[in-house]
Amino acid sequence: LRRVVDDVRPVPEEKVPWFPRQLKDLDRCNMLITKFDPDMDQDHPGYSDPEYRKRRAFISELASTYKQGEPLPTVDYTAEEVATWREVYQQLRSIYPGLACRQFLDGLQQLEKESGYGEERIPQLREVSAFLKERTGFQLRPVAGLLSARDFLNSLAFRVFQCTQYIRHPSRPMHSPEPDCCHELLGHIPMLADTEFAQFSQEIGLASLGASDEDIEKLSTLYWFTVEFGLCKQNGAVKAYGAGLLSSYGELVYALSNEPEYKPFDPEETAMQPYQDQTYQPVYFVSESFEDAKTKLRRYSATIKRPFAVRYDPFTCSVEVLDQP
Ligand code: NLE
Ligand code: FE2
Repeated sequence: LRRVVDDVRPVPEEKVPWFPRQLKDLDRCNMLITKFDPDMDQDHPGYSDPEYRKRRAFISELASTYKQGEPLPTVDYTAEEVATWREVYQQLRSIYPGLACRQFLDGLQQLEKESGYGEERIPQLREVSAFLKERTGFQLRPVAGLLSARDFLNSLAFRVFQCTQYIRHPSRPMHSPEPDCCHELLGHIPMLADTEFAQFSQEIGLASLGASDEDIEKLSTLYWFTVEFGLCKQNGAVKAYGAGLLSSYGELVYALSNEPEYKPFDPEETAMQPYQDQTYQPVYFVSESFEDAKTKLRRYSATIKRPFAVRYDPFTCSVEVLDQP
């Protein structure tokens, strides 16, 4: 989940915002947005729960001190945290078959078979990252909270997905306005196990490197209405592929009811649609198929103008910058 912020890091002689060129540069892609912070936001369900806040601080610290290449931190989840996970998992699992897209269901099934997914325990980032690396070359990196759009998108260029590791407050299991491990593990990971989805996520990432603030804003709005809240038609029915839907029982049911407005997915128009992140979306964009969303988004990303081109070198996991004629 990523929102638009001003985060240009001025480089004196160039007008292009700084961007990571190699994996270890991602240690600098850690600008957090303090938006739904349990320490600052009085509406956060954890605001008046000192135990929860202490726990969040502890888990966030693991992420803030993390350096690229280190083994991913493991969290010894408490019985209460596992109970929250169980509730979220059970509720969602019961409605996925009718409401989630095929790619998601396939990914989840593999994770259940091969990577210890189930209601009994919260999967560790380390094992999930190893699973993804084998499937699609994606790897995970811990993040302390909500990341700036630029840093989040830039990481995707390296097939790195930044994941929160704390869990939502037990009083609100069915919807959280901010990302947490339920959102990452249930919403995003099954989709990232899909080869084409992984490819297309990286392309959005590459398009974001050194992009203007305006383009980052458009890209992150598109990301919001597709990767986070996208719907697509499959075998004549509308299904969810957006992670923000697939990790929220409340919003998944709502999005596929008669209540919200549907608009056909068209990148130019979708990129201009204002959105809010406190509660359910009033409007969702439906693409003709999962493939259609990918093709259109790809085409859109390719139109973003920059005074240079980038090429990803998978052998060195680095980005080559090429001057355009
Ligand atoms: N609303 C989602 C959930 O409850 O899991 C999280 C969305 C983060 C963009
Ligand atoms: Fe997300």
